[in-house]
Amino acid sequence: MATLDNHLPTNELQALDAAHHIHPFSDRAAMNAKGARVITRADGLYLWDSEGEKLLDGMAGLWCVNLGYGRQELVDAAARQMSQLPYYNTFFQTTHPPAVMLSARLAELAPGTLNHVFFAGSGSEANDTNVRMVRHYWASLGQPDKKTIIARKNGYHGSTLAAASLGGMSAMHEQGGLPILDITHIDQPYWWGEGGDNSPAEFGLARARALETEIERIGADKVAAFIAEPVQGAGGVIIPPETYWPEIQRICRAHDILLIVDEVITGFGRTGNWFASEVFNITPDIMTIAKGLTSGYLPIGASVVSDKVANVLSEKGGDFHHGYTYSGHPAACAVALENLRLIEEEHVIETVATKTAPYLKEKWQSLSDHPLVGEARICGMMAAIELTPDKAARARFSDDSNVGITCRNFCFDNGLIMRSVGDVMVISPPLNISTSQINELVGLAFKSLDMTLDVLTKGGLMKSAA
Ligand code: PXG
Repeated sequence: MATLDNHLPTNELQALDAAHHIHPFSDRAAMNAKGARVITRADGLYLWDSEGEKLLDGMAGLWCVNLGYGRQELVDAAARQMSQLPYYNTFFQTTHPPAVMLSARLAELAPGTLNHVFFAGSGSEANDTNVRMVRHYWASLGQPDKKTIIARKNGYHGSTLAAASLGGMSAMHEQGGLPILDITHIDQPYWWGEGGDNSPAEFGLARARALETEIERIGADKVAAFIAEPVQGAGGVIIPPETYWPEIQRICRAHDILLIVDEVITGFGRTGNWFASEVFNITPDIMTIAKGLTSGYLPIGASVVSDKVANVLSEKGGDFHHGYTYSGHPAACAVALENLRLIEEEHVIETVATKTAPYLKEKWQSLSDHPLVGEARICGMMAAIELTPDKAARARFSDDSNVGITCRNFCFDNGLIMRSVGDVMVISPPLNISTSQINELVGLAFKSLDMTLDVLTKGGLMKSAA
């Protein structure tokens, strides 16, 4: 068999892949019928597939490669750490320098009193930790029945049993009997799709107050926590109206409910701040992080915990019977530390906030002039467009018309990776994207929209053609 450096031809890789590899979130029959796209290398903002096609990665991998590809400093940090101490655990009263230094650095960076870190291998694992931790917190305070966690429809918190239960994706719940016990879901603050005649401000308040109604239905003495992404990512870059988060926080405080903010996508500069909690003025009790912490170079996740929660766990919690073999993996922690150093040294967040995100915003919003685009929304370096047959009515295409997938395929053909979430197209590029690369990205998006519109118009799917 050929080595990885000198890989097999595409068709042979595809055949082996079809025979032996089960992919995440993929229809195996549909994918194998045409063969998976094989990505072989990357540099900066670009990927190359096994046929030599170059692609602009508008998704930073899966919302994670925040410093782009080919960063030798991150490779070297991993290699140095792996030579010195490739693995040791953090169980049984043991630690090591990378885990110590990263938890201390995260305590410096995280807002408020989020000063304590429980490491996991991914965002999903960190959210599983959160479920157990908040229940253990209330049990330690003598309230073992205060264990229900309220989450949101169309939220995404991962794919393990607890994380997928926290998520509000009905297609995920249908497979495998989810959600697990004592997790409930309220409606999301998705104004374009669900706001009807309400103004965004009215709608934001109404959707926040759904939390209070749910707490009252269950009984505050039975509710442990509310979990949400500051801006929903996988759900389609849903940016809440500005009335939403202040009201959510008022309700959590009034009913003594812990607030878990899932910053797996929004953390580490994505919104032009270290964390989206700063953008929306949120004071979480626990924050979930992963992805951008290492720019995706090695897997890691964590729960960053406030003094309030950590102090109860230290004073009354006893042994927390929970942990992962790779909690605080030394190489992942070393890469995270180097990644955080580079973000700071290269002024990545300042550049996003003051230069590239405002530039992208202006260009991105120009997409709303396109006949197919109902809304173009953006928060820092995450953005979405709503594809619609009728802008004025905020109408949707029928589910079986697969307009988002058509557009995504045109993007691929044109050399751009843009993700489709139903008929919402989303981007989340590496944070060090330049203004000329922004021009390239938006130009390719326009071109792909034109090609999609052409197909839809010919198919009689646009309102004007009906
Ligand atoms: N929380 C949030 C907010 C996420 O976006 C997770 C937790 C889970 O992280 P891990 O590391 O366990 O994957 C995520 C992951 C998509 C997509 O299709 C998004 C994610 C993962 C896979 C696909 O947009 N986000």
